[in-house]
Amino acid sequence: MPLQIKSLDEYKSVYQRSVDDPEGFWAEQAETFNWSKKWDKVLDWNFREPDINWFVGGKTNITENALDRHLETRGDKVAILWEPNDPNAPSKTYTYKELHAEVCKAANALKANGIGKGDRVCFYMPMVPELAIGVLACARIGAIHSVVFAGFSATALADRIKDATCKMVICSDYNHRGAKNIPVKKVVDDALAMGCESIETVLVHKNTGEDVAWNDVDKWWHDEVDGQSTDCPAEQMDSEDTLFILYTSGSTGKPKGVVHTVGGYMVYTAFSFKNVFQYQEDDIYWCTADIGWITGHSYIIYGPLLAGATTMMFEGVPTYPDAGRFWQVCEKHKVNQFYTAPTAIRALMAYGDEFVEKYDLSSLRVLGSVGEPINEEAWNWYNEKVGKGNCPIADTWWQTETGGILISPLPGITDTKPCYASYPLPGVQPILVDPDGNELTGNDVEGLLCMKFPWPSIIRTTYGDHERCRQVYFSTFQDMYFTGDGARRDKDGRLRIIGRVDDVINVSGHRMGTAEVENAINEHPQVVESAVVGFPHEIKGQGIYAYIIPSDDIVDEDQFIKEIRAVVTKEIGPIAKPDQVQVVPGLPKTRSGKIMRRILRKVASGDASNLGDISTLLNPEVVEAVKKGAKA
Ligand code: 7RM
Repeated sequence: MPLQIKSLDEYKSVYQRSVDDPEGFWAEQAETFNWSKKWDKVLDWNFREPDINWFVGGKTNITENALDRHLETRGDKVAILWEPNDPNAPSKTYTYKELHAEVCKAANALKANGIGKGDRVCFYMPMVPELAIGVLACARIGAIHSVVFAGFSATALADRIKDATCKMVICSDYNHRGAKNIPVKKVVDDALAMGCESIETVLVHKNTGEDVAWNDVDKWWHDEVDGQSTDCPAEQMDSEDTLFILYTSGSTGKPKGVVHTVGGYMVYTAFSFKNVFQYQEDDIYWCTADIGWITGHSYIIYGPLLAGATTMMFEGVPTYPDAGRFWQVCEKHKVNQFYTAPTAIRALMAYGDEFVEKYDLSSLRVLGSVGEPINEEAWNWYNEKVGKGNCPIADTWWQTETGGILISPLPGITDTKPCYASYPLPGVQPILVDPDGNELTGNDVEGLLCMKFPWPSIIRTTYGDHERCRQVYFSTFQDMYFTGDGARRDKDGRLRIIGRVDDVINVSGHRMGTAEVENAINEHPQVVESAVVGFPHEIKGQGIYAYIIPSDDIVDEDQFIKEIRAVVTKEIGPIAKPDQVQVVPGLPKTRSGKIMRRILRKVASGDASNLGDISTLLNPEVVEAVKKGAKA
């Protein structure tokens, strides 16, 4: 088991050691796992290409470490505790023994359907145990999983299937979501109708049992999995073999497939899980994220299971049947560590305190936050109403690309301060730079957040397009990984993440590229050009504001806005629907033709009084019209 830091002095000395001797430090962590062949070299890297290799030449399988390794000591301990959408339906548990058996069966079913090492398997599923089982089954045989959040549209799903040339999709018939059932299989059918030629099989998990259309490629999960042997040898993977692809939005173009590899991801997710959540052997840990996002990958599945934890998987939503559901579940299962997103906290806060006060939350010891900056009001409510002032809040900063939490307080060990992700984990070397790449030394400074040294779970490439990876993360500043975030270091050295400095917006903790939303809007036949910006939104953190130049006069604006929202839902999914749509005669542009987003952001934020110098614009006259029609 990797090291668990227990005191501030230990944090300080371990951190120092990790900087002075990163290879020695990470070798010690990695040695606590099972490897069928030990690495020849701990780290081999450069940020220029980039080419980053951890535990070079080592061979292992992440599921042997997440499952088999625990069988002797924790075989009967609950690995996955599943809580259904319906509060009156029974929860389900899988012990480590049972989970091991189920994963082996599913792995054998994948093999029987022609899936082998290196093949890509796409998941489009709700939060049911079969999702975790399927993901681990891929890892067992060396197939690469690509989980697509089940809120994305058929078009978005098809794009991802094609980009990774997946051989198989695994889905459910329907999802339970609050009071509704969502036809998931239908979305997969629609995606396949868009020409996903690489797909040979669709494996359908019977979830609600409602009728679904049936195609030649379709097979039932239970028909393929149930009769399989519970024994499946774990494919020995090179440390740098790909474990999974996960698509994430950037400031330009289509979402890119972030690639994580076996060895480094394994070591880092386990290490960070143990330390950030201070997990103890009998604890019940709950992360409310969806497995469709990196948080679910690293801190529902891999990190906790590698650490031998009991990890809860929740199928439902925070407000069904009412806004007390999270707290009811915390009470029911005596949850010790609770990890959620600021947007959920803000939404629940708005329903009033009675929902949280109704339940016994005395089991809680550590609270976590992730996905976006947590504002002071939400932090205080979380601290007082949920944690009763006794649970340190781990405000965890990280990204799909970082694979694991890089900056966070260590609960009970380092101090906490509202809005501050605070301190780097051991092995993490943050640096703030100015726009020219000069390091901002000392405290009480604000700049662009970069990392000057690799940690084991750093992004290796973007699938099928290494140049894009280099360009986006490693070319802005030489020999540094650029996060895309701005940050401030306070007078005591704590880090506060301010937010994205690029054209990525964060809506309810979901990352969205403004260009991606614009491309979707531009699919509407009456749109000439559009510009999308974020604006402060009380619950979502940021809302989506779209400025649109129509090709001809809009007679019925409400109808037009409806159609715009519909086209975005179709191209991306409901999470990308603009909150505000403003029809404009033109967009403010620089002489070189670049949209002046600074102006659009100000107008969208209701802050149009001081737009700064607009004299350099190509078309200063449109600014008045933009201001006049503002929806803020
Ligand atoms: C884990 C995850 C990454 C972006 C990142 C930030 C923002 C995430 C925090 C945060 C302030 C935090 N992956 N972000 N955590 N901002 N404080 N604790 O969210 O790839 O989907 O998003 O999210 O801007 O760059 S992600």
